[in-house]
Amino acid sequence: MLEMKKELPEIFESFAEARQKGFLAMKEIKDEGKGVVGQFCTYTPLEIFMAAGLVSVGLCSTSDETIPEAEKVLPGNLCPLIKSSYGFAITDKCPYMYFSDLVVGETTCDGKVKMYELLGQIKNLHILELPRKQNTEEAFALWRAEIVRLKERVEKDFGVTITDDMLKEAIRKRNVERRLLKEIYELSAMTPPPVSGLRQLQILFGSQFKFDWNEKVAELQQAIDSIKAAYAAGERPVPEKAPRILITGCPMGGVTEKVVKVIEEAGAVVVVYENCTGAKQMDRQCQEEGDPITNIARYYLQIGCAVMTPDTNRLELLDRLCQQFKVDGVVEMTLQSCHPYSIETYTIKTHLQKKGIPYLHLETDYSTADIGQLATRAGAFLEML
Ligand code: BJ8
Repeated sequence: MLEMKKELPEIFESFAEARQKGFLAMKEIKDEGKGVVGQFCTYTPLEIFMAAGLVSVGLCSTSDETIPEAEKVLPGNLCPLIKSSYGFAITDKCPYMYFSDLVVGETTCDGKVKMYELLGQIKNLHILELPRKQNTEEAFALWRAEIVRLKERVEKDFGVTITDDMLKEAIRKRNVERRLLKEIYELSAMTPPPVSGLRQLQILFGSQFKFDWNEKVAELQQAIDSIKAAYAAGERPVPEKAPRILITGCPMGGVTEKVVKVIEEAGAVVVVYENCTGAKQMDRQCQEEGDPITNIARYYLQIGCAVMTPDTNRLELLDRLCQQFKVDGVVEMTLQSCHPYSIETYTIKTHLQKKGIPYLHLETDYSTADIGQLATRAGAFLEML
């Protein structure tokens, strides 16, 4: 028990600091001569890079540090994720962007698509053409062809050959990661959950900045074992009666942790994230038997994001998580000027209303100026539950 108390905080810190610490790891990776690919979106099939022996890293920035520089080029009323990501690219302030030999963008929202045009002037860029439909033969054929085109681009740029067996092994490994991450967030289906929503978010977000697959898998397993052992030993970091909140909406991490903090400081607990930092990425497994390119294309095309029309997969996942995690309310966080998610708030709100699940929409950006206002709105919402 005592030993556990020492261990668990260390594990939590290791994930909370992973993005920052990963800068050094990335430098070592480059010094060893390994290739690095940066990407922005959950639709990007990481198996292709893994199969090629490359290291991949998420480039979506989560702070407002470089937004003033970005706004010299981009309009002010653009999503902060796009502005800050571009800002980090032009200022060379993000080591991950700096070290990326290839950057992969996608045709998701219009803001990102147009930003990529500018990014392509300073970085080696590949754009994946993502269809907006998920269930037509034409959409699948286009997307499968795009996966092949990405594979060929990687082979050409890095001078490698990617075989089916390599892809199958990468699918298997990514499935292991997904399974472990899912196991971690599913622990919070218990009442009370064994970790706060902030801790859960830090593990989910931080795990993407651990670049050694074996180490990452071992650390995730250790986190699961330690959390379970602490719970079995009676540790209850969350009160039994804390209202249980599901978070949906735009991706989270970095400064947007503020939304989780105001919810939890008001006495509730975030039990599950439906967004790209959480279940959206890890809920399903990619099929391992059969043609790997087809399996990869099928798996990724079914991600339920607001850029799809209609976005029924998001509603299906949302419903399942609300039930499984016995949620008392849903909070949707959208980033300012994010059209896909902010327009879809109406669909989400009315869908949840029909099921009698209370819903709150919070719009925010990458500053800390609105924390007081967020706290007031979250507090009022939680009082109603
Ligand atoms: S799969 S959520 S990572 S697109 S917040 S940049 S949509 S204006 S991030 Fe996303 Fe892929 Fe979807 Fe996930 Fe545009 Fe909205 Fe900004 Fe966004």
